Amino acid sequence: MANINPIGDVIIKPSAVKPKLPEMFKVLLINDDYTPMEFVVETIQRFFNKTREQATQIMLKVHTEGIGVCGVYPQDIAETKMNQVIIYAKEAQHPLQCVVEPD
Ligand code: TYC
Repeated sequence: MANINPIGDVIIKPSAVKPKLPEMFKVLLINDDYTPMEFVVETIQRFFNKTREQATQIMLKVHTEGIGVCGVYPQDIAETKMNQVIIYAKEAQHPLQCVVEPD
């Protein structure tokens, strides 16, 4: 792993310092019959930095297919966004559900 050359420098093999990309996680919205479409679009824009057009496309995909991806992030960011969505929807008294799964 680490070696020392004749003038005393520590030599680290490239394989030992290659940065690992973080494991990525999808943040998904789940369809329901009660949350207003406008609230879902606004939620996607607010927490996933999407344009209104992008957010509308995602909302419609969830509405027609039952589930859809809002974004893909390292685990801690994905879980924070999921919790923000759940709290935001709960405060507005909508049953909107959000989950995280490995990408
Ligand atoms: N199905 C909802 C409606 O018809 C809209 C909706 C879309 C709800 C996406 C949740 O994750 C969702 N009002």
